[in-house]
Amino acid sequence: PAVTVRSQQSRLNMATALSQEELKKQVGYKAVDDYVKSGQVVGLGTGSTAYYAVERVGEKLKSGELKDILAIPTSIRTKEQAEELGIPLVTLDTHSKLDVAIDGADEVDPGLNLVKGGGGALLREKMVEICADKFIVIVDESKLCDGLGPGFPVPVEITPFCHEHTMRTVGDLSTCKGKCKPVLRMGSSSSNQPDGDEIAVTDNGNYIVDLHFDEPIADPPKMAEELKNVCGVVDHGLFCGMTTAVIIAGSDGISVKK
Ligand code: ABF
Repeated sequence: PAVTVRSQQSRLNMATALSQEELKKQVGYKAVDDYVKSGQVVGLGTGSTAYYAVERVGEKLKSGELKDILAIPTSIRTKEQAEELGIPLVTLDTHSKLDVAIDGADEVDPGLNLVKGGGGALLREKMVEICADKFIVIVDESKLCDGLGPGFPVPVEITPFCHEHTMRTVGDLSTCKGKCKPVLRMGSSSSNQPDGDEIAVTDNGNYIVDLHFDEPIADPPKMAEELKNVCGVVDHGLFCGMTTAVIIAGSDGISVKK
């Protein structure tokens, strides 16, 4: 009867959800175990995968397996999680050179270029991760793609002042015109809760425009350059040429791409 089918499906969904969560935990823990050493300055990422890396740092500080770690969070919510775990926090103002940063991503292409910012934290993530000797990206295999764009819209952080003007200017860029649909992010600044009739506001008091592409972006570095040169754009979610290694949790285990 229908009830049986539904319960079988819900059990399967639950199993999938658990395994998805388990995959995130595996890569988050592995990134810390493989790359974080005592005495380091560590960038703490944002998102549901990076959450586990932060959790692992806290756990190893508590057990004494890690000592003398100083951490720099990439969002208010990561700062709050780290504070709850008792992880000592500093900022780029006093520590502008990090040993390693660990963070999630929304898309990873074969050249390890990333789309980030689904969680609305792209500016602080990029500021921190640009200063890290090693930038370790942790994803489940669903984030891998052949070309950035269609799998996840590219977030662009813009100033609230004349944001419609800035949205139009971005939409007219050679790498965007006729190729993407700019959509102002509403609701929470994290794209996985885009509903709501309020404009989403980032930790930095800015807005986010998500650029929806049907075809892969031909030249991500060129698009990154164009976006950065638009007056009114604070930064964008294309992280090109920054990745040291990607740790991927797949259904057949964990793999690493460098
Ligand atoms: C964060 O990681 C964001 O840049 C990106 O949106 C997010 C991916 O989130 P999740 O790990 O929850 O899929 O750094």
